Parts: sequence; C-alpha cells; structure tokens
Amino acid sequence: MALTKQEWLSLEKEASELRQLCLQTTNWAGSGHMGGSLSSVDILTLLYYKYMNFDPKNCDDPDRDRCVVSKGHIGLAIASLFAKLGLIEVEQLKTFNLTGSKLGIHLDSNKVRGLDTSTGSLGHGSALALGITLAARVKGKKYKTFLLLGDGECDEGSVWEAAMATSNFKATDLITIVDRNKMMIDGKTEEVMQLEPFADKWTAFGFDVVEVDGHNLYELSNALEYAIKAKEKPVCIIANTVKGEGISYMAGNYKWHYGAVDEDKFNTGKKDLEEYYQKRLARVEKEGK
Ligand SMILES: Cc1ncc(C[n+]2csc(CCOP(=O)(O)OP(=O)(O)O)c2C)c(N)n1
Repeated sequence: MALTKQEWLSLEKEASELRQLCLQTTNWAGSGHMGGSLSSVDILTLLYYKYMNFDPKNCDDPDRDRCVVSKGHIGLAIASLFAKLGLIEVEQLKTFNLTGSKLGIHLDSNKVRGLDTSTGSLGHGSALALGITLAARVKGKKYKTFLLLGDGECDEGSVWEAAMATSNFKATDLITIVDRNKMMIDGKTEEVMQLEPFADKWTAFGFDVVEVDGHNLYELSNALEYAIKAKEKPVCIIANTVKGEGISYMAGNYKWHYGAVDEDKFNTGKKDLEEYYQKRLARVEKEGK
C-alpha cells in the first residue's frame, strides 16, 4: 500500500533527524563520509523504519530481515541510524572513528549489535547478501535480505558475479538497491568508469529493474513494495540520488565523499538541513494523500 500522508510525514521526520545526526557525528569525529551517507539516508530510513521486519529490542531474532550495506564506508550513517533506533548510545557516537572505539569508520558486526555484516571493502556485500538469502532457503526461514550498493562500487567485478548468481538462483527474497548518486571517491562515475547503460546491465543479468528518485520517499516506497512482492525475477532498484543531498556546499560535489566539518561548516550544514527538511515537508503537504 502506498505511503499515507501521515506515514510520509513521520518518515520525513526520521530522515531529517538522521541527516542532522550524521552531520553532528562528523563534527564530533572531525571528519566522515558525509556525501555517500546523505545520498543513502532516505533509503536507510524506509528500510529500517518501514519495510524491514526488524525490532531493535529483539535484533538477535534469527527470523528478522537482514540488511547488507555493501557501501560500508557509510558507517557514519549506520551508526547514527542505530543510535536513533536505540541500538547504541548517542553518547557513543562521540567516539566514532576514534582509536579504541567500537565504532570504526567501517563498522564491525562483531562490535555493533543488529549489524548484519562488516563491510568497507567494496564489492563484497553482494555475495554476502546472496549467501544470507540462500541460507534462508536452506533453513526454511522467511526473512528477506536488502542489499545497498554504491554505484561506483559496481566497478567491482564481484558485484556482477553475485548478480549473475542471484538471478540464476531466482533469489527474489534478495532486494538490491543501488544508490545511483553518479559519483564516487574521486569523480563522476561516468568519467572514471562508464556505467551506462546501467539499467540495461542489470536487466541483462536477469533483474527486473525499477528506477526511482531516491530522495522521494513516496516513489522509493512504491518501488520497495513492488520488489518485496516480486517472485518472478529479483528486483534491482536504481535510486537516483545526489551525493551530499541537503547541504548546500556538499550536494553534487564529489569532494565531499569524505571531509572535515569545522564549526562554521557545521552551523551552515545544520541550517541547510533544516531548510531542506522544510522544503520536503511542503512537498508532502502538496502531494501526500
Ligand atoms: C575494494 C575497495 N577499493 C577501494 C575502496 C576505497 N573507496 C571507498 S569509497 C569509494 C568510492 C565508492 O563509490 P560509491 O560506491 O559510488 O560510493 P558513494 O558515492 O555512494 O559514497 C572507494 C573507491 C574501498 N573501500 N574498497
């Protein structure tokens, strides 16, 4: 069922708080992967607040849904999300990326409750997610697995090996989402390593491809519902996003893949994110039903 206006508003609030907490944590840590965190915030919000069968109070439940954040450099966004969900203390975020902290810049699933996989070395998450999905089949479990990939990450051959196997095994309980922000660490994807025709590539690998605006919770939600119901072919959602979305000096600037946020930048960022949130609320008022 499509998002109601009420649900949409409530998810917008969670996403806005998550963006602000990512910025705050980056300020505490001194630096962080803000660009790719901000492009994924809406996707993560919908997964953890709506579509995943995931109760933070019972995150050891073997039947709950799984999520593999293969673009593991956004440990910043996951740690902030997990703090919002009560899986880790907000105070703990103050240690993010500091020596001796349980919260490294790439999170370790042995140290963070509720985190399904340790990622950070790009290209590994797809095969992990497929393995987790096939394990459900073997064990007769009903959980779904969500996989979040970066588009630059799709330069890794292992992504395509796993994609080929995913459609070969008709693993429709594995839902792939690509954060298509068209940027990577040091430039635009199309200039570093051409990905287009990107959707056609996924189609050729046996996927049903849905392309959406990755910053429109309503569109994204419809795509996720479609993907969850699909039983013929695995679905790949290409979420068109903007790296650094919501902060004026970061949006669309690959140099903000990773960076430091001093007090000035922090204050401007906070203000930008508040204005961005207001714009999004206005959209929900206009388009929500
Ligand atoms: C195997 C591997 N090679 C290189 C890196 C360094 N690295 C970290 S993030 C990144 C760019 C990834 O781009 P993308 O997947 O588009 O991420 P996003 O723009 O969404 O942050 C690179 C090359 C890595 N983490 N792992």
